[in-house]
Amino acid sequence: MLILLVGWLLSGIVLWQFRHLPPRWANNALVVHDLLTWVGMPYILFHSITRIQWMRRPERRTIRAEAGESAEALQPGGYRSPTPAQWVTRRQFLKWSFGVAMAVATVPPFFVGLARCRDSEELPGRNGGRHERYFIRRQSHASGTRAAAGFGAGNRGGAEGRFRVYTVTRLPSFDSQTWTFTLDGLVDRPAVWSWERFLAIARKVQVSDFHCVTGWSVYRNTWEGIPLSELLKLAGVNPKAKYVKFYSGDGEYTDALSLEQANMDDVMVAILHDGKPIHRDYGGPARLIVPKMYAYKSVKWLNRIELVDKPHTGYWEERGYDNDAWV
Ligand SMILES: Nc1nc2c(c(=O)[nH]1)N[C@H]1C(S)=C(S)[C@@H](COP(=O)(O)O)O[C@H]1N2
Ligand SMILES: [Mo]
Repeated sequence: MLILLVGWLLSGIVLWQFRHLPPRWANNALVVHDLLTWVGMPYILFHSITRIQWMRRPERRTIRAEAGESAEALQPGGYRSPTPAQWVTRRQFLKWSFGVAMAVATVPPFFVGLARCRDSEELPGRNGGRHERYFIRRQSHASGTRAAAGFGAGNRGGAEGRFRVYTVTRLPSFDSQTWTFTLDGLVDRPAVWSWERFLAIARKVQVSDFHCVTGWSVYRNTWEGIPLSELLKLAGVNPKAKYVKFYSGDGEYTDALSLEQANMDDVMVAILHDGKPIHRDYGGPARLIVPKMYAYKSVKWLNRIELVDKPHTGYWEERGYDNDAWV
């Protein structure tokens, strides 16, 4: 119990005071903090419930003496402790079933979740199925990003760290035959691209860090995609437009930037990460990247951009996050 509390406290302090500590500490602190939560919470619950008063009453802990048993072996009230053969009482059986159920319900999911946060390098092809193959085939010759990502002679290259899979809906899946990307609202030339046509738009490469506001980061990501400013130029922004609203293909998640923020040169609609198609779990085939802001701005499964004249409150902003998510 003490180890749990101290671990929680220390990792919590690192997460809270991350600005005063080396940037990479937060990642590790978050893993420790999460582990202690996943294992510690059920343990504390188990501990509390199995120790509540009714379970501790002596007649529940002990067994009534049989006739003729010597008085010294007895506790006041005529009870004695169970003999080894009587260890598995109903109370203990319930207690341990409860404990095992708690452990089964919490420990494996934690490790399954952690294992899903693989290096992005290993991603394509894993449990993406049909979706994956469609999109990969059409992207694989379009990219020169592997060199930019630092892969090469004796060099592992690529990003440092792991993405956690975040989604507020079930993971959506798409098909390159039916997937479209829409740019509309207050623009002179609204457009809808098919996947094939979307790939024909000129792309750029950038290397940037990715920070989630909950404390984890992935460093040195090499993204290849279309700078948002280029897309906006293509569409011709109407002078009445003040904000850019982003829609996810999950049908639920949205976010927005001011027009000025949207024109920052590293804001990008990315389709490749470290030279490989972005896996569906991580927002593929196309996701927004806003390196200077926390990643809740980086809408996954991006499939529509709308130019609007009024501010829009995004999914997490509606739940209390800042509209301006500057890192
Ligand atoms: N559609 C959609 N986009 C999203 C989210 C989401 O839940 N749904 N989560 C956001 C948050 S809070 C983060 S930190 C990043 C996480 O990206 P990842 O799941 O690729 O690690 O995606 C952002 N974009
Ligand atoms: Mo996040």
